Amino acid sequence: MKRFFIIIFALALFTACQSNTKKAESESKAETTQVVELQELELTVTGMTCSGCENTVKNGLKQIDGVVEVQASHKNSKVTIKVEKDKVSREEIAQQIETIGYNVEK
Ligand SMILES: [Cu+2]
Repeated sequence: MKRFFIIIFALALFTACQSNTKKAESESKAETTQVVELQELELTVTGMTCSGCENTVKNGLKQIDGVVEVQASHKNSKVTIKVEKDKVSREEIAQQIETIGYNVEK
């Protein structure tokens, strides 16, 4: 009879352990799905004449929540932005560039 209880006890411990590891697994899965999806936007921006202008555009766009990375080239009149998907719109970016004092070609 004593042996029977030991087996039950061992079984209970075993299942408890299993449910713990399962819980840990689902928690780590939830973390990986939280990784933000990025979207790349490219805009033709005129009015930038030097690297100072590029920095003005970069700093201005980084003020927007959701903007991850900005690349600006006055030579190519291009601004490439990486944003969190569905958080920042192209219009919002264009608006900010124009507020800073440059033109966005549409
Ligand atoms: Cu400049």
